[in-house]
Amino acid sequence: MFLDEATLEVKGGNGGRGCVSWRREKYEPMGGPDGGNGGKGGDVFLVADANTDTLSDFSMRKRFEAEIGRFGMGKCQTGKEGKDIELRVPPGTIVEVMSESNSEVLGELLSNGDRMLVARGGRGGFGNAHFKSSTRQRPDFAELGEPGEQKKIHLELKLIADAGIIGYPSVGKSTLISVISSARPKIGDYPFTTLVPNLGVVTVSERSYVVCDVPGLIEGASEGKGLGDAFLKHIERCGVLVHLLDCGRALTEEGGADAEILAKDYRAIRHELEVFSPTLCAKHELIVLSKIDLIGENVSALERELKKLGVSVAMSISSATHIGIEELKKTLLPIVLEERRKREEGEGSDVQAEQKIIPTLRPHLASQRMGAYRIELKVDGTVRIAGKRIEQFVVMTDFMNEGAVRRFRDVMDRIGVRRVLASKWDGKSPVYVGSVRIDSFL
Ligand SMILES: Nc1nc2c(ncn2[C@@H]2O[C@H](COP(=O)(O)OP(=O)(O)OP(=O)(O)O)[C@@H](O)[C@H]2O)c(=O)[nH]1
Ligand SMILES: [Mg+2]
Repeated sequence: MFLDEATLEVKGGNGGRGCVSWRREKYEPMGGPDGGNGGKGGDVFLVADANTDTLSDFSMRKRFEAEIGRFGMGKCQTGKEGKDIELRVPPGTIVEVMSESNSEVLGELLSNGDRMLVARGGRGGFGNAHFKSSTRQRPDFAELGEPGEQKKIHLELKLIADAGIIGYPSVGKSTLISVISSARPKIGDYPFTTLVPNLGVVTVSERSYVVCDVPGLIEGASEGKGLGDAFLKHIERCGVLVHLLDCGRALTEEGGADAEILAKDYRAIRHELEVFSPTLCAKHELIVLSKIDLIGENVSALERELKKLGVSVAMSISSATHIGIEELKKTLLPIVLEERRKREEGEGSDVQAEQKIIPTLRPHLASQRMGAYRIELKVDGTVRIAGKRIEQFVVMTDFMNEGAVRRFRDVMDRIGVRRVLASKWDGKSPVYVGSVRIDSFL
């Protein structure tokens, strides 16, 4: 199954709590604090993997949570860090973070190996050893672990066509894409049935690739004849072109097809490609004879004659009777994969490293400085305080512990929260820092 969209819940592991412990040694009955810090929770990463071409791994499982960090221990032992999770996605995956009201693009995983941090694990809490200072000889508290980040993310796979189907109008391009993929384009016995390119996903041997069916080309397309040639830009990134030659265009009275006519058709299309773009022209091309059901036994003779005229047919197919269709799908797969690899290498060298470095969402907020915060007074008297660092600090404070509450008050004094509250707060209404209610501790 092919899936080009998925919505996931990701959560970094919670940080482990810090430890309260006292050194106990033979000759040191009044040992100092030696509680270690908690371990950091694991992160959740997305990693682009060229061996993956669909998001179907996420059709069943939609929630991923990294491992938690372990508690700190005595003798200043830091808790074990939680293991990270790496979710494999195909190159070309666009990542959005969703909230109730909107969604925001976080970035794109372009090439094999690109990594993106999508949910950071929580920081481990400091153990009591960390809080020892000249004024605080016996800190009897530790921090809680920080909860891991939790996010809803939307993944979307930007389809890049691997193979482009080209040829004269009505040669059976749309019919072909409809039998090799689940695309259902318009098919008609009149020229220019297809007006805009269609994409279809072909699945073979548990791999998938994308084919693109474009409108028909005719002689003079580069001068605007027919539908012109501007739509060819849609297949400029394709790894391979499937050039269809339609037996039906050259039927002879003997029941075969006229090789001269088909060779002329072939050259005319090649000429239009050349005029349009040298890049397109240089692409790997598979010449495919189509609608061979119309000429019965005469296929091999036609192939031979075409060869004499310098046109090497790679395969002969009929979308109507399915002759050669599975072979075509299989033949294209290794070519597509090889061309993808080349494209990747090429881009790796000219699109510079800046695209490879994907922003880290949030730094460790290990520092005790509180940074900027905002105090807001609601009409009902509720006070809401917001700010990255202050919220992290509060969520890591162990309010069950008196020492920790004392430290909390000290910090609130130092950064001026209590002073501001004196003028804003009625002394009764709830006060929140992030989602934690703190008024009873002030
Ligand atoms: N006998 C036979 N007819 C076919 C085959 N494939 C397609 N056709 C017919 O050929 C006609 C044109 O098919 P399309 O798939 O629309 O051709 P196209 O190349 O997409 O045409 P444009 O979009 O107009 O450029 C339709 O009437 C199809 O039914 C085939 O393998 N055998
Ligand atoms: Mg068509």
